[in-house]
Amino acid sequence: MKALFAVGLLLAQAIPAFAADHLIVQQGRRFHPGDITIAKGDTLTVTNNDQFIHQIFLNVSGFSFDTAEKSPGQNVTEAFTVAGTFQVRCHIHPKMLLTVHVN
Ligand SMILES: [Cu+2]
Repeated sequence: MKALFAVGLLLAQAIPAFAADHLIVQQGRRFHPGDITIAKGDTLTVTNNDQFIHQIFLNVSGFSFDTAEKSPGQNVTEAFTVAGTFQVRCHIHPKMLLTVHVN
């Protein structure tokens, strides 16, 4: 039982080593790029390059996040552990849309 737990821990730690990080910029009240395709387990790092606050949120069945509001120059990283196509938005600017395809 103890050995099984150890193997599980090793597997859990192995996943991030293969994950890629992709950079998204928030600028002019838009996401750049506004559409991205990534692999399951990858992360998105979203940088606020505007002069005002942004954040990101996603809320679908089985997968959601809702980050703190980020000041200019700050960034936030989220992992996408579920395959599918997702619409990431900013709750301060409802027209901001980032489409993420996770394979
Ligand atoms: Cu915003």
